[in-house]
Amino acid sequence: MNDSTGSVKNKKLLIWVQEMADLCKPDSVYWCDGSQEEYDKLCNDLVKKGTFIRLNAEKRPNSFACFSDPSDVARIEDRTFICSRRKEDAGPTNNWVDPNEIKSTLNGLFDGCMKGRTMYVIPFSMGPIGSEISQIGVELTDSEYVVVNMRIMTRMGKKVVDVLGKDGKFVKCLHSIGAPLEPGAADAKWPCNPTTKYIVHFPEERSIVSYGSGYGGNALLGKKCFALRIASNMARDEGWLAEHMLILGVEGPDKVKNYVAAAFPSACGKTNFAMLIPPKEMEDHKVTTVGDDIAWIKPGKNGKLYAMNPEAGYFGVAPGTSYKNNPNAMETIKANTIFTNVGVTPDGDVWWEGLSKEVPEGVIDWTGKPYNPASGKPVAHPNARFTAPASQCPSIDPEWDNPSGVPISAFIFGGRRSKTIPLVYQSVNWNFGVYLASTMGSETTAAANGELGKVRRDPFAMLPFCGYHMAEYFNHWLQFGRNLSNPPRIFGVNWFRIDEEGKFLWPGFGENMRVLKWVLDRVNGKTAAVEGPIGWMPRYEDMYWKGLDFSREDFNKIMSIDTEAFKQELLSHEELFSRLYDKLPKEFFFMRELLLSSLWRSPAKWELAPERV
Ligand code: TSX
Ligand code: MN
Repeated sequence: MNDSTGSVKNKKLLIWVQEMADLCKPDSVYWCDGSQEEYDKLCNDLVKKGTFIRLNAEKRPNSFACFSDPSDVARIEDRTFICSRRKEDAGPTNNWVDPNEIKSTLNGLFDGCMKGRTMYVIPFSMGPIGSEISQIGVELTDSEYVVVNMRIMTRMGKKVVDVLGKDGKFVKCLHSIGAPLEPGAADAKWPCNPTTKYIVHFPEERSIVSYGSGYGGNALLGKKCFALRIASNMARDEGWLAEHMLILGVEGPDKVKNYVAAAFPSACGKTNFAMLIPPKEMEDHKVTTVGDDIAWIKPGKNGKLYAMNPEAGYFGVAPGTSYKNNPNAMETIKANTIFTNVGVTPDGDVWWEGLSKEVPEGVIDWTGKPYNPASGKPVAHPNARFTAPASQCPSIDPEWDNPSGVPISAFIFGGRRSKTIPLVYQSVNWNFGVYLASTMGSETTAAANGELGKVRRDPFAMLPFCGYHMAEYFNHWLQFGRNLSNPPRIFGVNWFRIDEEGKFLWPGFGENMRVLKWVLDRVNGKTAAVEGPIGWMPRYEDMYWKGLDFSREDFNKIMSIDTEAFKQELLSHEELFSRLYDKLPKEFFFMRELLLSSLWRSPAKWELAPERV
């Protein structure tokens, strides 16, 4: 596909591409058709350049590893901007710059930034091509790495241009690594701009400009930038939800199928949960994967909510992924996968911390050098990633690319909390569910700057991804609930509570199926619950325990609520609320009071009843 063949009929697209080519001054412009041949050629080009290492054809067919520049390894939140016309529309939790001011900065940066390179035009669809719920974007980029990753992560190429037609709408996504090549100069293996990086969103224009980074969410603009930050603006305006949620399906022995959407902050094992394998004794339950990161959710005509995964692949964290923790992910990345910043073994396979006990002999670390065990540094970067097609996941749900989405029965919100928060509880109603999700927190796991174990609030796991005022987002959720006749029930979970010795109380992983079963039994009216101070909770006898040695005493421990600690928890909500005060829903203040009054009625330590004899 090429603009000179006249196959692109969308005038706005043609004009924009021409304007951006005039600005960026690439040597050539290439329109991506999304074919396998095109993908293979670009991967081969990346191998020739030294960016990609082709992995062992038997062990990892059609797969590649690459190492990024050490300065370009993660999303850069301090360089991420929401440039709405009014500062108060971005809110206090987003960086804001006046759109006109930043445009003049960006115009300077983009002038000639693609010299010596090719500008790739990537038409892509978030969601099944042609679906009512889907949205089209076009990313312009000077990075081949971005093109091949976008082919895995989105539906990309000619078919999207066809759907766009003469006057279809699309989100403009302009990206440059910010590293023009002088004639005859040698290229870096991972070119990027070492000093200047900008990830800029224009919510009113529904457009994105990214400069200086070639990594992940900074550069694959369909994901966090479009499907969350821009889409959250669309969702607010149009009455739907764009959420940082996994979607999974559960089919029980009665063949009833339920779908759940769940939000967790980072480092809680979201992808593991999305691909959960039930324990042996619950093999009559089957968990299927619709998505592992993003959900677009719309009300259906029947009053139910329908959720769709706008992505077509997984951009998952590699370290910690293993056959023990997540066999489905391991099977997904067996072939046709791009690995970024993992270790490479002498036999052309990949390795990372947590994959196996022993570090393989002769492994090359993510900096491209032979691993030195004495360095104390990891082989793989902690944010090392795999990019793999969703269709390769053994647990993929048969409806995963149904253009209408799947009906949602429950929302689950969880954080990493060593104390205070019980294993599972159900919100008494929608509004309290919104409150619990808004005040969700997670403990820091990185030992950096002595912050280990500090609770960070991450409302709906959306703090870095909401493209407008966070308190307006809470209001949108409350308003959304008012229009639902039979809303999904809302649950809080915590897999990470520890005992006095610092050991995890809950076995987690596949055993989380037992919690999931109670959640769905609640939704389907098949199990009881008791009213605790913060919501409905299962008694020991309400959960399925066959095959797991988990005592009533341990269960009571993991479900107990330390009243004083929870009052402190409520106090600490104030910290978040005071940041968002001007637009915070007034309901939140009353809900906090109501929780406080119910804690006042509780004993110092609220516990489930001991076994009756
Ligand atoms: O992903 C996790 N999940 C969800 C799985 C469906 N992890 C890994 C988190 C880091 C990304 C967990 N870690 C979970 C969990 O439920 N629980 C824990 C804590 C834990 C770790 C180890 C053990 C038990 C709990 N036990 C042994 O290793 C033997
Ligand atoms: Mn995510």
